[in-house]
Amino acid sequence: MRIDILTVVPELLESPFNHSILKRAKDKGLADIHIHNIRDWSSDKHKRVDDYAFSKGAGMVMSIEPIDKAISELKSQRIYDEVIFLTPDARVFTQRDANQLSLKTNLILLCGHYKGIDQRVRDHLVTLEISIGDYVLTGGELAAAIVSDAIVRLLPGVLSDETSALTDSFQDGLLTPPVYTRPADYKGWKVPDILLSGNDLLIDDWKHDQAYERTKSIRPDLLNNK
Ligand code: 6GU
Repeated sequence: MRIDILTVVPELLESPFNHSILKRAKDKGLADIHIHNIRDWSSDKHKRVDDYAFSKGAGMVMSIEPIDKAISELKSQRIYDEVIFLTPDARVFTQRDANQLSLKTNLILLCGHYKGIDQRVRDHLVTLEISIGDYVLTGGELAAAIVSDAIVRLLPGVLSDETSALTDSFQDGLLTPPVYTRPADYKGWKVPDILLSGNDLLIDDWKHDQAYERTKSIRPDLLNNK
């Protein structure tokens, strides 16, 4: 899978993609991630990528031209499945979206900034809009890193069997059960006896009960969605 990220602050995206699992996915050739500075397509002599809004008091708005040129150049090189705009005024990204997007070949992620983006970008160039939650960030970059992480970790070969995405919270609609490691008794704080019993069937039942109870108490909305 290839992901092209368009941003006005590429520095913000360097660290997340150069560490840990995302880096491993890149090194293994499973995820090909390219970060582009939208300013590179600005025809303005000061490399500006924003301008005053037509409506008074609306602040600065990202201009359509550099974004259109950037997207056009990428589209001339390969076919993209989606052009995704990261913005708080959109539907909230879920595990289902991550699952679906992980099946795609080429994605463009466009990071919003300033007060907004010329609506014509959204109307004519963007195919999918996502928010990562009901709060406002200074820009779409951290959201793009989060969305990319959620997608890339699902690609075959990125995670090992032990960390398989199939046992994640949300994959079966429930939160994960608690996990423990040695020592079995730390300062009198004990690991549940059942986990030391060696009875895999009972342990599986226990895990499912725990997952259900946790979900019911912390995220009952997930049960209602089933
Ligand atoms: Cl995708 N962008 C910004 N700027 N803020 C957000 C967001 C995205 N998702 C939640 N808040």
